[in-house]
Amino acid sequence: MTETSIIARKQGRVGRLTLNRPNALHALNADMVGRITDALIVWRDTTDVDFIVIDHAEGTRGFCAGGDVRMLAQSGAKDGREAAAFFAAEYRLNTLIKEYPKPYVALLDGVTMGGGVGISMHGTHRIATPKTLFAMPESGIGLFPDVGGGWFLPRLPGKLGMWLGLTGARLKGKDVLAVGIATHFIEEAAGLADKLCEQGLRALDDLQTSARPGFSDHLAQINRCFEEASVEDILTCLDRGSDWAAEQARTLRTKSPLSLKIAHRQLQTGERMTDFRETMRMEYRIGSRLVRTRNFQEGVRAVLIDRDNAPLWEPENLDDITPAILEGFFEPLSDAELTFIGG
Ligand code: QUE
Repeated sequence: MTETSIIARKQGRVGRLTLNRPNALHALNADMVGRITDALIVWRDTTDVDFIVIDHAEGTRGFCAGGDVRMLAQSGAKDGREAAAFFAAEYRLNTLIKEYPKPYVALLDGVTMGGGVGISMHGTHRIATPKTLFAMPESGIGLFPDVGGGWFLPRLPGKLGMWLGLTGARLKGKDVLAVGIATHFIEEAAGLADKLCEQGLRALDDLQTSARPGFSDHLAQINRCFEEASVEDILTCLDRGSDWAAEQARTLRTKSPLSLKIAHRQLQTGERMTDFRETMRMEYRIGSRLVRTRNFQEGVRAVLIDRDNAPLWEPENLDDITPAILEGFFEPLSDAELTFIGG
């Protein structure tokens, strides 16, 4: 047996995928995206697999911490070709899961961020545990809440998605169920995957399927401020609110202004879309352009490489980002861009 970042095997009538890159909290690289995609296509088209279970190898606190953002930054600093190819493959996988004709069960027994959200949220069953830690933290590294964030975030109750996507707020355990990111909750995940393989989806029958969010005191505040028509107006609203609201404003002011403006428009636009694939096309346009900015490379440097957590954002302020700059990320790819990054 060779060491592999994805363990894919049939167990009974279940297609089982186990993420196995423990040194990176199972963050997705191109190889992993390809292996998951290949297995899902085989299992989609065979009658002896009833459904899919995806989990992570024992011994680490991550389900999946995101994507290979170091590679994205390195590629973006050159021609962005490898980064664009990664996004294309990752978003194709997100779409495959969204359109999958069989149940897809993700065991979110640990850190579930960014890319990890993309390989779980679009499936039919998401199981949270006390160890689940969910976030879309991309605005903190100059990226944006991709992997279908433009689809699922605006479809969460009220304005929760806008709050999660802009601030990168983390949700734990039962809160992940309470907001509908998870469909089920179990106190202990050990043994559940095996039970699913033995008993089928009946193994989920006794699991908890609803909860009240632990942060319910703040829901009215979230819904009021995060429905504002611009990031600036959201900040003004939060500045006038509770201590908790002021803390959200302080958090937002540490994030990439460009990411905030892009995410705000992405979620507003995605809310109105009726086709998941259209949302993914929007995200590919944004992502393939954003990785080539100094802003993103600086975010990855500050948060993940040097870890000084002091990024010098470019542009530095929200009001430096003109409508034309913003629009440029959303425009259809030009022939030159398509030939270059898509070719
Ligand atoms: C935003 C992100 C990511 C992130 C932090 C952010 C991301 C990602 C990782 C990550 C974390 C731990 C690892 C690793 C990667 O962190 O996508 O390899 O060991 O993968 O603020 O988007």
